Amino acid sequence: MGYQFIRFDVDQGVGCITLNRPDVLNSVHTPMADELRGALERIATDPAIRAVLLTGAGRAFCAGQDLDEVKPGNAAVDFATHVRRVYNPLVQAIRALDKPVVCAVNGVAAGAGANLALACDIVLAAEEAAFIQAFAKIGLVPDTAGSFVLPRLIGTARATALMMLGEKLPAKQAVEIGLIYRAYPAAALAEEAMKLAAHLATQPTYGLGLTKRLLQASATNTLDAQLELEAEYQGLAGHSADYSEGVAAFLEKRPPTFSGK
Ligand code: T3D
Repeated sequence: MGYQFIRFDVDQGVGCITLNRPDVLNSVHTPMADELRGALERIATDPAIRAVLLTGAGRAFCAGQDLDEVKPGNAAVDFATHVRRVYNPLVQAIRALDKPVVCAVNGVAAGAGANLALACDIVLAAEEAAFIQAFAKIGLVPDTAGSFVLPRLIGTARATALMMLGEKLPAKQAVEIGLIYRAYPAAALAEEAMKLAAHLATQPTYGLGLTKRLLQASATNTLDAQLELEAEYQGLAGHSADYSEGVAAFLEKRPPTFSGK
């Protein structure tokens, strides 16, 4: 499939997706969202791709919904339908992917753009980047799972203030409060993010996929249910080729070669 609004390539087992509408800060219109979903579907079914890297072209990561597409008075746009059609499936696709997804937030991430980044598994950012829950500034409410993810990552007090005030949260502060994992100088971000994604692609990705499911289940499970799920998934991981290889490599004092199986 050819892409017009994203770039997609595979390098070192990593499916690299770049949002590519830099003139409008990679804001999301429906065709771009469709391409992004298509790339995620392709990644899900390609066993040669074992990790994902999502970033943006130009000076921004993503400025959220393309506001030109949803101008007030545009009778064709019903936001409830639009959110269900465009944003919910993107979050669901990223969360359902049994492969680690790294996000490199190269510049400002606003509205749905911020929450798209936060739907990923490991979020890195340029020190110059910022996260903005921009919805309140234009009379909308958080979407793209922001109201689910933010309170769980940084607590209700901070999530509420960020969502009600729509203030810019600089990347370094986002690291300090636990919203994202690490920030790097802009010039180093792309290399660090690729290094991380390529490393993950060589790891026991079957187990990492199960770990991702466990973490997601913990958001709603009771302790007993979570303990049971851990036992179940440990049973699965214990039968994996990667477990055999990991233990053999340890005993033979050599680096492991994991297959993701
Ligand atoms: O169903 C639904 O659609 C509802 C769902 C909504 C989900 C959402 O994401 S709501 C939130 C939408 N996003 C925003 O409100 C953010 C809007 N953008 C901004 O506030 C600012 O652009 C930024 C703070 C992100 C960056 O500011 P700055 O000063 O660095 O850049 P700029 O000059 O504002 O933007 C540069 C260009 O990008 C500019 O175009 P121009 O003047 O050069 O022709 C600007 O219009 C364009 N742009 C930026 N954001 C958007 C956009 N164009 C369309 N949609 C955008 N979201």
